[in-house]
Amino acid sequence: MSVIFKGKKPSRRAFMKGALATSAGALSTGAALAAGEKVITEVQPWNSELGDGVDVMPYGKPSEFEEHVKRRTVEWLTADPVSSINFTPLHELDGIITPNGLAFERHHGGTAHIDPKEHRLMINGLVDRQLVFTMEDLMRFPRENHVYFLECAANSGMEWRGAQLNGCQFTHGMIHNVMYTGVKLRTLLEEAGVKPSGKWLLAEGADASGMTRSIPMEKALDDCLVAFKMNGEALRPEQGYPVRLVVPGWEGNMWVKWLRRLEVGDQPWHHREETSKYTDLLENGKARRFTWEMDAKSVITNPSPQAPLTHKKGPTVITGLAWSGRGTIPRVDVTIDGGITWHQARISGPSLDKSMHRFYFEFDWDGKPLLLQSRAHDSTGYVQPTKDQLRKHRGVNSIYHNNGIQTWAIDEEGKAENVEIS
Ligand SMILES: Nc1nc2c(c(=O)[nH]1)N[C@H]1C(S)=C(S)[C@@H](COP(=O)(O)O)O[C@H]1N2
Ligand SMILES: [Mo]
Repeated sequence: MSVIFKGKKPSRRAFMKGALATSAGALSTGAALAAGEKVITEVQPWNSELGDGVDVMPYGKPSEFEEHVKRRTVEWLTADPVSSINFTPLHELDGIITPNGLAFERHHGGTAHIDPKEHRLMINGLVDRQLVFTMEDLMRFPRENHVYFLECAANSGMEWRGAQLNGCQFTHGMIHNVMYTGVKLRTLLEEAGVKPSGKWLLAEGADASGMTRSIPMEKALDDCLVAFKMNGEALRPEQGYPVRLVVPGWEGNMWVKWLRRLEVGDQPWHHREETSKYTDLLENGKARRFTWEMDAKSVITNPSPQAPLTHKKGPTVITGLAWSGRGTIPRVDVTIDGGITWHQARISGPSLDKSMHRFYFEFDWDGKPLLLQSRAHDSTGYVQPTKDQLRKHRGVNSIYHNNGIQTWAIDEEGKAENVEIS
């Protein structure tokens, strides 16, 4: 279907062209594909020789032709790779699930490698019974499965003062969306018995950074999970093996990896990650604290700077992702003329609470330059703002929580560039 012949010769090619034209009226012709026809008429190595037997690769990997599909870092962003970040290659993915090997990594003291037999999760503080769980203990509580996005609050943080990084992997790739299997945090807290004065929870990681965050008890008892599986298999070491906290819809920093301790207290701890980091400095010098919920956001992943249009004018598919920390995404709008006219995109795939949504917009490209934007609406009625609207409220001193509308400029060649127009 992707190969449409120009139809110089009559017979089959002309028929194919005709058939396509009637079955899908919007399609126009592509370029003749003379050079590529050898793959049809000549025997190839892969159909004249036997392939690999089973077990050549006991744990499977993507095709060798997909080697460019990988997490990438931006070296100048951080001083050292152990307290650093890499980015999910959003422009290479489709659907809503992030494959485990491509989920971006953010750690403050490197990846801990923990033997699950040596791991313990402790609950202490304002509880009736201080408890210590082994991984085996955790497996004996009822478990649940949920798909959630995790977005670092710093995602798009480099774009506050203007367009900077050329690719949605770098502008928007501090996000992943996977299915978690875990025990409800509520179940474990009930096992310990939270005292009436217990209003806050401190979650602590077992890695070298010993990362901690304060979480209000209301959220802890609502939808948080203590998760040990992602997309069906054990968490990857990078994602907190053997166990991490899942804090749906809230900033990634709170999703403590290598979770070793939960302390119940009567007030927030005001540790490093919720004071000097992960607060938003406003124009007047005051800072917003505890900005936990991730606002609705979207981005066009294709085309984008790392994934230009290569097919010239004609039928063109735009696709992207949208999400909200407050619910689902009932609607995404797309513009190809920089916001003069908006079209409702088609959402395809599951629409789950606090999970990524996949949208598509198909159109006939006339080969002229385009200004592409997407705009998410969430189930609370909130509409994703432009970057100018966001800066009006927040100034330009922020790093975190930049959910402004992204623009890609497409030129006549189909090349895409990160620009800002609104
Ligand atoms: N123990 C521990 N948990 C942690 C971190 C860390 O450095 N150590 N980084 C946090 C931050 S800032 C983010 S954005 C997410 C990233 O999760 P990921 O590495 O699975 O993408 O984990 C959070 N949990
Ligand atoms: Mo983060």
